[in-house]
Amino acid sequence: MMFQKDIETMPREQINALQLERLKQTVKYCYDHVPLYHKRLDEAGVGDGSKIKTLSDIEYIPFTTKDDFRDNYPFGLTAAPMKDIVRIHASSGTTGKPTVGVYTKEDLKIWADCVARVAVAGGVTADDVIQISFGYGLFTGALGLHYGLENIGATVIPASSGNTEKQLMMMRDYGVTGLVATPSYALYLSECAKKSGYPMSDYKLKLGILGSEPCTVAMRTKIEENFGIRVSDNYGMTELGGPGVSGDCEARDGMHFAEDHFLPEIIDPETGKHVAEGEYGELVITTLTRKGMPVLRYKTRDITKIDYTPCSCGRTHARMAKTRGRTDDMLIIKGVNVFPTQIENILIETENVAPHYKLIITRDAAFRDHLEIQVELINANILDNFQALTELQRAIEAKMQSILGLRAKVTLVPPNTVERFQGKAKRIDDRRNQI
Ligand code: DLL
Repeated sequence: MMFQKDIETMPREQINALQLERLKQTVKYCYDHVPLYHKRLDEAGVGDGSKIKTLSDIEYIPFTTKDDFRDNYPFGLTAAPMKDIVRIHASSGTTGKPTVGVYTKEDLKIWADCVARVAVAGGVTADDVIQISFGYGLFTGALGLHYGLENIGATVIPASSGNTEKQLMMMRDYGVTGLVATPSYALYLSECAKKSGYPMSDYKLKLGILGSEPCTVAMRTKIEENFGIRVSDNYGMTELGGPGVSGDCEARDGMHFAEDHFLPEIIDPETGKHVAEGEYGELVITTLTRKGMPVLRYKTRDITKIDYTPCSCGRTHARMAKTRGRTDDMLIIKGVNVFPTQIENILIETENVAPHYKLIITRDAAFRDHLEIQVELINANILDNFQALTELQRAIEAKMQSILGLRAKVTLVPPNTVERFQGKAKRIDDRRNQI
């Protein structure tokens, strides 16, 4: 099933022609309405974009970064008059000022269409009852999915996050067939459901439409097994309007971009140049239709690759691979690049331990880095068996050494002692800058 079949199966030449036309319009619109872009486009010799002849000319346009959002907080990047803005969202902003996004009426309509595409591609129909367990508020996830799902005609339950027992009760009582949440919260809910004393047959859940943080295939499988559902992944960010940028189809072989609204590129984050087609690099996105806050060449810091080959589902829009990490959450420990998802994959494949973990990185007096991985046991019984405990710990340490190329200290901790998250998981505790 597709939400907007004509668009989602548009031939590649047509997509490219549409993107070129919209790129030129967007550059002109930014040039005319946002002083920062006006100045930068002039400096780069691009001007109002009338010189842009092909899509590859995009390389002449300067990048936009997270700092540009911060430096122009809150409304400096707004292109439409405030009277036309009907909604404001913002990131949680754990460090510094939040990132703000503003929407015109038309922006909200397009957003709801993009999210509907992702949801339909993930298997949602008008018959579904969907519980949204993202925190409602300034976060784009909850209201983004909310209007996208209503757009399809699905029944939406705005549960918000928190109060796990109540979440599970709603699922059982309202006959919920689909869950919208972060993968980490979905995993937690699924574990609680198994332990809650109600038979799993009391749950009618079929689908998980999960996003907002990385979800490895291993993690996905775990959630699917616990709940007996099928999970699809979807991607987006506040700076680009929220969810709806890309999402899994039934093939789950990469997330299809909404290429009529977003123009993706992959660059080498060091040089800023395009990588060869199909190579990993930093995802850069230009919005093609946003009016409230258009964005030129936004450096997402997410590391992925793009596949332009045809997909078995029939959609023609390019697909992004699951992110390998972020340019800023890639840990460099003793000179080795480590992504938390690599560690997660190892743990999920290991018996007797849960996929709940914490990474603690410290620096000693001799300026040597140390990685400690706190790993949660599934069964407390093993705690009384010193030999079994030591063997398990050594086995995980050996796997980490061979896969990461790095010595890590593994600490096994009792069940249910690693922090659980109702939004995005925060698994890294980097204490190195404390010395
Ligand atoms: O997380 C928007 C969203 C809400 C997407 C709901 C999907 C579903 P931010 O809070 O601004 O926006 O965080 C954006 O989260 O740059 C990625 O690093 C990460 N991220 C989001 N979705 C995925 C995903 C929302 N499916 C940042 N896989 C992005 C991996 C993701 N990372």
